[in-house]
Amino acid sequence: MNTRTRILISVLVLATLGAGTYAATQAFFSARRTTTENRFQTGTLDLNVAENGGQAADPFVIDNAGADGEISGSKTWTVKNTGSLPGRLFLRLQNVDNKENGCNDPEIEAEPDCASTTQGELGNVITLNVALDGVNAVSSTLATNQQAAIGTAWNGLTPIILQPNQTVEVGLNWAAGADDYGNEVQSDSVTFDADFRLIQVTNNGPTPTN
Ligand SMILES: [Ca+2]
Ligand SMILES: [Ca+2]
Repeated sequence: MNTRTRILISVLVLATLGAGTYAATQAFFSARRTTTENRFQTGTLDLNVAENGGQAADPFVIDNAGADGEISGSKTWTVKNTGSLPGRLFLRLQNVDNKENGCNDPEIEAEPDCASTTQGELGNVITLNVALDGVNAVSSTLATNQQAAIGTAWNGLTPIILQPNQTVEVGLNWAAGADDYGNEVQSDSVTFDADFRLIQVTNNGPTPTN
């Protein structure tokens, strides 16, 4: 390699280094600071439903209906948001089950097709009211085909938002007057579940419904 060639190579190497340096100095302004102990933790949404007296909610059993000429009763729960996030409270009825439970002669007289069905009529004559802090808010009969009515009416209420640790008294009271039914409900029964849900309140999420 002659002197001229070595100089030319040195110039090329320098030019290459220079290009590399140039590229390196084109970086944009930036600043960096590292924070520690970042933590993303999901909040909690939980619900406690306690029958007044502190017991867990019992199933509904309406039996011996009509023994005193009138059907009525009530239950009240304290519903509490035991999580760390606000939630919207929903209530709906599920598993509404009207049973015939056999047909005696007086029932057949009042309900000729009694023996051909298994679905009783007791729920048809009972009106259920749901009260919030003692004030009736929604109501429906307990007819099987009306199972969705309470939940649908609930959707139309002003949203019931429970903040963490907040409680609301939810009462169910039911009644059928002595003149509201006859022998067609002899031995009939109705059972149902009250399904409470607490759904997280979000700014942009879809509006939950029952
Ligand atoms: Ca019956
Ligand atoms: Ca019946």
